[in-house]
Amino acid sequence: MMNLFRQLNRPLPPQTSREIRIVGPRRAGKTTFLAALARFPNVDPNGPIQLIVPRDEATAALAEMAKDILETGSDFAPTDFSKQPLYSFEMTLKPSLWSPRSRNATPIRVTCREYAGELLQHLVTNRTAPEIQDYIEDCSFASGLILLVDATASQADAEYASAFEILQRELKPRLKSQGTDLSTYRISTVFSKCEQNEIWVHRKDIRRFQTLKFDETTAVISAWTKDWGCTTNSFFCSAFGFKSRNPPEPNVQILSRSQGVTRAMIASPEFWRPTGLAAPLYWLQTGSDHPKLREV
Ligand SMILES: Nc1nc2c(ncn2[C@@H]2O[C@H](COP(=O)(O)OP(=O)(O)OP(=O)(O)O)[C@@H](O)[C@H]2O)c(=O)[nH]1
Ligand SMILES: [Mg+2]
Repeated sequence: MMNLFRQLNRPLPPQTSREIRIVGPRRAGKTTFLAALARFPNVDPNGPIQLIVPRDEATAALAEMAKDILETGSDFAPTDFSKQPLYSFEMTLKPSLWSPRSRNATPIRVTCREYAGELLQHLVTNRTAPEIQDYIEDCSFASGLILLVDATASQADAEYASAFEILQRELKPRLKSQGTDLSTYRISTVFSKCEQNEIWVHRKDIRRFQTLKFDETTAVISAWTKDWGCTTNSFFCSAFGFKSRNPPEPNVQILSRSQGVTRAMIASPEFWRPTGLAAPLYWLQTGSDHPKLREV
């Protein structure tokens, strides 16, 4: 059986590590989320972000893949279950948005590991398997989680809820035995593919959207944060964004929809401008909810 740390050839991370893990169902958009961040094209001159740059070779390679795959009208292959790629970014906000006493003047550094979506299925059916235990062990060294959920896949709400509930139960004793203060953990629920009209109409009221469409998942996360005394926050994002905002024209061509899985590609790469990607990372890293970053 594979041991994740042996396979990654690295020592166990120190408890002060501020790495993030991105967890979510198959085809939710995890790789695309990270690739769009790495590439971060057509930065809005009137927006809050100055730039986002890759901090290492793997992330620079992901930015290249975004160019070669997403900008040529294709999508990523599913992430290989035996791989757990780690990416690292540096995000700089516009000076006008730095608050006088904040640390915002310093670029925000974010390191995030992606797990293949299959992990969620394995958590439900196969969690005692050594390789699944290795994943959970690795997850326990993170300071926070992105639970990335395809906003258009609400029919799978119950499935996601049971997987996240198991993740919570498995993580808790590990964090405790490491002496981690559970209340310092941050959990962000990020709803992807929000440029779709049926989601976009909810953009001003994410709480209502969650209750309407992902009631069970929301209840699990709420019980999780109550039990741990930790914080949670929810966000909408679209890795593909819009061609124009008024009226909103999603920059997306849907390739297929089946069994709750939507495959899509960017319709016009020259207008590609992701939206809402930075807000959850900023919150996970700093604990502050920057309203300007949320403007999706
Ligand atoms: N409409 C739309 N589709 C998206 C968006 N982001 C990703 N997709 C599509 O969703 C599908 C899955 O994207 P991936 O990023 O490969 O998903 P994943 O979560 O990494 O999937 P696994 O690696 O299998 O766990 C692809 O067809 C993407 O093009 C988005 O913002 N909007
Ligand atoms: Mg992937």
